[in-house]
Order: sequence, then structure tokens, then C-alpha cells
Amino acid sequence: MSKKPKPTEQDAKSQDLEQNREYGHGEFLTSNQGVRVNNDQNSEKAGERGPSLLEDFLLREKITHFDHERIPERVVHARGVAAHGYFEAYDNAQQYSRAQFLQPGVRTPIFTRFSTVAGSRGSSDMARDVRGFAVKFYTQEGVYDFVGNNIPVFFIQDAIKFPDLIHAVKPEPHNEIPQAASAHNTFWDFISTNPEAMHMVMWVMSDRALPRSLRTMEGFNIHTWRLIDADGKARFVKFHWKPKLGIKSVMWDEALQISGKDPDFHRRDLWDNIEQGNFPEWELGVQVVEEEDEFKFGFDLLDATKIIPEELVPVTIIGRMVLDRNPDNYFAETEQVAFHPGHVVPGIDFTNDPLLQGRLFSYTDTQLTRLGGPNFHEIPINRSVAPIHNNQRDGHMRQQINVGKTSYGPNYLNDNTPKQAKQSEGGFVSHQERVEGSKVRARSKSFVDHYSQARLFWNSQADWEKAHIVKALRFELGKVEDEGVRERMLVHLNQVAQELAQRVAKGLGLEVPSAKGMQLNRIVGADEDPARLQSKPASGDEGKSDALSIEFSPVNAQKDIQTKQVAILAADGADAASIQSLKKALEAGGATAKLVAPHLGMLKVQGGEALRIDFSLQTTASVLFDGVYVAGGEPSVQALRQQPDAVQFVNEAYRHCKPIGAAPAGEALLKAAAYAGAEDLPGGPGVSVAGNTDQFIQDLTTGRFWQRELESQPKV
Ligand code: HDE
Repeated sequence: MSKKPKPTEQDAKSQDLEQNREYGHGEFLTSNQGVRVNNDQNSEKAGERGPSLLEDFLLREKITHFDHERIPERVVHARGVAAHGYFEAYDNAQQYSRAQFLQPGVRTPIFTRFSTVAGSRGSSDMARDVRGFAVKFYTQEGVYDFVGNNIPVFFIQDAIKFPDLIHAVKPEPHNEIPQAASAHNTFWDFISTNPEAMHMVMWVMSDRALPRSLRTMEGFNIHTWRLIDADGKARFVKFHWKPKLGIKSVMWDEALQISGKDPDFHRRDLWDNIEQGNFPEWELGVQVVEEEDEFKFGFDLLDATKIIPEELVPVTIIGRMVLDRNPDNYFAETEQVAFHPGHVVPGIDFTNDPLLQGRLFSYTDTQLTRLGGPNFHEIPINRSVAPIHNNQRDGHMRQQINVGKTSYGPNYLNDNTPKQAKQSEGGFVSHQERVEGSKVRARSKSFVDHYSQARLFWNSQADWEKAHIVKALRFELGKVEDEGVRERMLVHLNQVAQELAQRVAKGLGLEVPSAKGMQLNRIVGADEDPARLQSKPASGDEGKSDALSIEFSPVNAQKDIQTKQVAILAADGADAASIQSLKKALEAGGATAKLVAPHLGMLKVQGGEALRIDFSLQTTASVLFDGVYVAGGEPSVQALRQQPDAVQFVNEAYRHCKPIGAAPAGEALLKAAAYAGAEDLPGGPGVSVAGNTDQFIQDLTTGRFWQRELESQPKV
């Protein structure tokens, strides 16, 4: 909508962006020079059928601009979606940090971009992948960027390996296949030669890599950071975003189908929910470790392949983030936003994590190519709301007009300004950390345990989660062409858990090979025996952590049907009452019901006025919904039974362990959808019949019925 919106309450960043918003509604068409255009449909020619003229400045300007519309996509995290919102600090963060945005009750405008990592800008939202979770805080002290992921650890420990990791996972260079997928030779070759990736691999093979919605995933800043309090005292910290809606994911089979039915599934979900006023919310949590406790864990806090189990250091919630406004323009905002973990404000500081240290270089460097020069901080979405005054000058596309003749400091001519700020005036003073050592190109011995936390992750999963990990590995390694790579992976998995390796091996038709002579760890070199690369468990480590499991995570403790989507299947002749009472009940709980029928337009119903149909069976599928309900009315159910798409709709909802409900007559469609393994349809857990809508809503609250998968399908 190009119409100027009514003035609404706008935060500091929105007001700042207003200077750059352009509303074309009701205006004359002009050239970029402001000249009104009289005819934009025809180029200027020598005679009606003659050649176009070089002097046609309108043609030239329009085409030239078009020719240069594209900029390089991000080398990683190319596909993304973003939204505006705010962060609000609770009253307990100030004890850890002096940062202005963490003081009690302070509300700070933010812009959050979510992304996949490996795929190109046009790839599917539903790839098995890590999700980026980047938040730009427009604080009164300058921009603070939280540049995290939805998985709390990373594949590698040292930044120098990042180009190798990304080259391995991206499409293979000779034929640029496959797109947005890790299921190929080079990725697993890299993993099988880099055991430090094993912990992260467990997360990526779990359903964490297949979020149901961007609104239902956690966020982590991975590295250990430092918070500095008002007295200058530093503490180590790990950051967490905890989603209010809980952690929810989809099954791999659903993800594959969604990629075809709606490759923009996550984008659309975020956009639609914000438009509907269902503002997604996360709480910010911190795990705080006193500096004197740095070495009390069995792992190194500087190692980005490790978490601090929440049982060892609980997460303290210190604030919340709400996303409440969609961007006005995808390119101007979501594409041009530039994050950088090095954008910190007083009260937050770095650690010596070698992965973080390399990132501190990479993010400005990459924008120089992607956004074309050093002035990208002036692009409206990147611009600080805190004023900028310094002696940096010029460069491509400079917007600021610096007045005066001094562009250096110290100076006499301009009263030695812009002047340095004392710490008490808000000046950033780096945390003073004592460092000594020889210059070495080496990895600390405290980084060599690559399997313990991978095993912690595996041991913490519910049975269905373990089954999904096994299936994922069978799929991914099944796509690997080289048997040697598969075998090497089995040896690594065997170090994580023998049961895991055995189950994956079965699917691959292989035996788990012996580790002997396999040169598993090309980094540690001579030290090839994986058994030697283990550390002692930290004290208090119980070998299990609920927070690592989707099933057991405390984040999922609260269950409701908020923002869930239900498909009501109906055909002409459906019973109006069964549809409307369910719709009402769902909406009362904050869920949405969509009417799905064999055709679009209006649905003829018994006992009421025709109803508007939301989707035809051809334009949607059960994979796009959280639950399915079959409306009552004999003629409707008979018509649906004749439709293979309707039968498949129910069949797949069953297979994907979703709640299914049916009005009395609707049971016939459930029977038609039964297949080998689903003989208990229309019965079994999560299947409510006879129009028991209360039970259906209860089932929707539960979410999924994984025992269906475990019991009705061959054990993996
Ligand atoms: Fe990034 N990463 N990264 N990364 N990263 C980029 O910067 C890089 C890493 C993350 O929505 C790039 O502007 C290196 C970890 C997110 O715009 C680039 C290393 C984590 C985003 C880059 C890492 C991240 C990026 C590409 C290893 C989680 C998207 C485009 C040392 C804590 C931000 C860009 C957005 C983007 C480099 C590892 C998160 C090339 C060298 C670990 C969410 O600079």
C-alpha cells in the first residue's frame, strides 16, 4: 500500500526511517531528477516504426537503473526475512551490565532478521539448516547487534576454518548441485574429517533444523561474551532467546513437501501473524559465570562447540522482545541491513573465543562488497539513532555532509571536537583483560573433547527425537556417494553413542567399522584415537539436559493453541453447525480455522448461509496446518471420499502425527484414509470422532502424537 499511513505512535527508529520513506500515492510520475514524465509507455523513436533515439533520457535512466538493481547476495545467510519491534528490559539486568538498553524498563527499537545459512536468496525456507537469528538494537548509546543462530553451538572452533566449512556445505563447485542442502558428498567429507563438528551435527540432524515457524525457535549468541556492570566488574555470559510460543518443529517429510507447496512458508507465517496482530515474542535470558569460575567446567568457555548445560548454570530472564511491524520494503530494509557481532555498546564486551575473534573481522569486510563501500552505516535501516560525529570522511555514496575544515583530531581549529568521551560520559572503554603468551598457531588442548556434548545431546532426546535423528542421518549419508565418507561418519557416530551408530548403519546397509587407522582427526593429527579426545564430565553434569530436547524443554511447559492453524475439510452439502461451532472454539483459543474444499468460491451448506472457502484442495495441503477436522454432512463427506486429495490430506495428517477430528459423518473419510500402519484410523490417540470438538482442541493443545510414528512404523 503506497498510501501514507495515519500518524501512529512511532518509536525512535521508525521516526528516523520516516525521512526516507516515499509515498507515491496520488503523485505525478517523475524521473530520478524530478522531471514529470508525460509518456512512460513508449520510447522516443525516429518515426513510429523507426529506431529508438540515444537522446531518450527517460528510456536510458529507467533501463540503466533496472540493470543495476541487484546487489550480491550474502555469502551465507542469503535467504532471510525480518521484522521491526522492540526490546524491553526487566528490572534485573542492570546487576550484570551497565548498558543503557538493559536498565530497568527501557524500551529499545529493534530490527530482527531470520535466515537460513546455505541456500541462495531464492531457496526454500524449509531446508534442513541452521537458522540465523540476528537482532539490531537501536540503543541510545549506539547500535548493538546480537548476531546469533537457533542452535547454541557451531561446527568449528576457529574462524580460519569457516571458508572450508561453507565451501563444503554450499552446492558443489563443478555443477552447483545441490541447492540449500547438506545431503551431499563434500559436506559430509568435511564433517567426517572434522570431529569438532559432531556436537553441532547432532543439533542439525535433529528437528531443531526444521522449525515449524520462526516464531517457535530459540536463539543463541553461541560464544561466551562478557557483561560489564556499573562498577566495571566483568562476568562471562551466554545469551538465549526463549520463544513465548515454545519450540516447535516439523518432520522431514513435511519439510520436503512444504518446500514444494509453499517455499515461503516461514516468511509468510511471520508476515501474516504480524499483520494479524499475533506479535511474536521472545524472552532474553543469560547464563552468567563469574570470572573466577572460568575453569570449573570440564570444557572450555571459549570453545564455540560447547554449551553450558542449564542444569549447571540456570538461565536468568532479563527482558523481552516483541516483533510488531513488518518492513515497508524488503530490499531497503531486510536486504540492506548489515549486522556485525563487533557492534557493541558500553556494558558488553568480547572474549577470546577464536571463532568470535575471526567474526569480528568478517562482518564489516563482507559489507564492503555486498553493500558497495564503507558508508553502509548510513543506509537508513543501519543508521544509529544515537548521533554520529567523527572524522571519517567520503567514500562511495556518502550521505552525510560534514561541515567545516577539520577532519582530524586532535585539532585546535575546531576546539578539539568532536571530542573523546570519558567513561562517565558514555565513552566505550574496553574491558582490561590480562593476556600473556607466545605467538602460536595452535589449538588449546582444552578444545579437544568433541564427543561428550554430542553424547549429552543424544542422551537428552525423547525416543521420537532419537528416531528423527537416525532417519535424518540415514537420509543425509544415503545421499553421500562415497562409501568411505559414510564409514568414517559411522565411526564418529559410534564415539557419540553405539546405539546411534548401529541404527544409522542399519539404514545404510553397513557395519560400523573399527576406528583403527582411519585418521579421524586431521586437525589433531597424530592423536587419532577418538577415545583419547574426551574430557571428564563437569561436576553436576548428569549426562542429560532437558533443555536440549524439544519434548522435555522447559520452554514448552506452557501448552495452548495460540496461532495454530486448522484445516476444516468440507464439500458442498456440509453441515454448517459443525463448522461454525469449531471455528468459534478455535478462535476463542487464539487459533485460526481455514475452510478447505474441492473448489474455491462459496460452499453450499446445510442449515446456514453459504460460507467463503479459504483454499481449494489443489492450493493447499495438510503439511501447511497443525491439525485437520472433517466437517459433518453426508453429501460433503461422500464428495470428499471421491477426492484423492482429500483422502491424502487426512492420511498425511495422520502420518505426521497431527491431531485429527471429525464430525459424526466425517468418520467415513477417516476410514478411507487408513493405510497399512494406520489401521486404527479413525481411532487412536490424537484422533477425535463423533464431533467431540473439546477433545480435538485438547489434542491440538498437545500438538503431536509421536507414539503413532513409533508404534505404527518399522523401528529405525
Ligand atoms: Fe556469520 N556471517 N560467520 N555466523 N552470520 C555472516 O555477514 C562469519 C557465525 C550469522 O541476517 C556474513 O553480513 C564467519 C556464527 C548470522 O544479515 C559473514 C564465521 C554465528 C548472519 C559471516 C561466522 C553466525 C551471519 C555474511 C566464523 C552465530 C546473518 C553476510 C568465524 C553466532 C546476518 C553478512 C543477517 C552472516 C561470517 C560464524 C551468525 C560472511 C567468518 C558462529 C545470523 O560476514
